[in-house]
Amino acid sequence: MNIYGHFFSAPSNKVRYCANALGLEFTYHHVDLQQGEQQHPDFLDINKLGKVPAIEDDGFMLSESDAICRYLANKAGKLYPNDLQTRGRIDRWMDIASQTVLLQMSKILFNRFFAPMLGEEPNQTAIEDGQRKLATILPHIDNQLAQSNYLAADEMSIADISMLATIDPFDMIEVDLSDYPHLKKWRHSLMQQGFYQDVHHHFAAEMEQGKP
Ligand SMILES: N[C@@H](CCC(=O)N[C@@H](CS)C(=O)NCC(=O)O)C(=O)O
Repeated sequence: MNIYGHFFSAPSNKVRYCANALGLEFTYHHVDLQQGEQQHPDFLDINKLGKVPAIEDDGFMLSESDAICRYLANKAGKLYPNDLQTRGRIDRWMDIASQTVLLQMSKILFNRFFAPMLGEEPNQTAIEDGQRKLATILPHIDNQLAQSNYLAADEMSIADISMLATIDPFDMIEVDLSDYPHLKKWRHSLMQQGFYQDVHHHFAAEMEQGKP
C-alpha cells in the first residue's frame, strides 16, 4: 500500500498513525504541496481533488482522511468494532474532530503560523473566534475522557487517532490544556505509543529538512 501525504498536514499524519496502529505495511510518499506536486497529473490520477492524504492499495485509490481510516480499520479488522452503537459513537467523535475541532484550530493555526510565513497580516478576530469556540468544545472532550479511557469506549478506536492528529498543532499554536487534565493525560499516553512516535520521529526530521 502507498500513502501520500505532507508532514504539515494533520489529515495526512492521521492516516499514517492509523496505518501504523493497525499494523499495516505501507510506503510513505511526501507530496510537496509548496511546489504544487498535488496538481501533477501523476498525483491527480490518485486523487482528482489534488489534496493529501490519499492512498493506493493494490490499484484501489482513496482520499479523505476519515474515509481512509475507516477503510484501513475495516481491512485490518481492528479499532472500528462492528457493534452499531459503538460505531455510532466512533463516527460522532471523528466528525467532532474533523468538523468542529479542526475548523477552529485551523483559524488559529493559519493566522498565527502560515499567514506570517506567506507575508499576510494575521486576522486577530479569526484567532479570537477560534479560541473562543475551541474553549466551548474542549470541556466536552475532557468530560468524556473522565468517564471512559478513550473517546468512544474503554478501548482505543480510530476516533482517538483522528482526534489526536487533529490536535497535534496545539503546541504550535499554544493551546493550553492545563484546564483539561483528562484530555492532557489521554493525549500524553497516546503520544508515547509506537504508532505515533514512528511518524513524529520522521516528522521532526522532515520539519528540519523541509521535506523527508
Ligand atoms: N478533508 C480532507 C482535507 C484534505 C486537505 O485539505 N488537504 C490539504 C492539506 S491538509 C491539501 O492537500 N492541500 C493542498 C491544496 O489544497 O492544494 C481530509 O480529511 O483528507
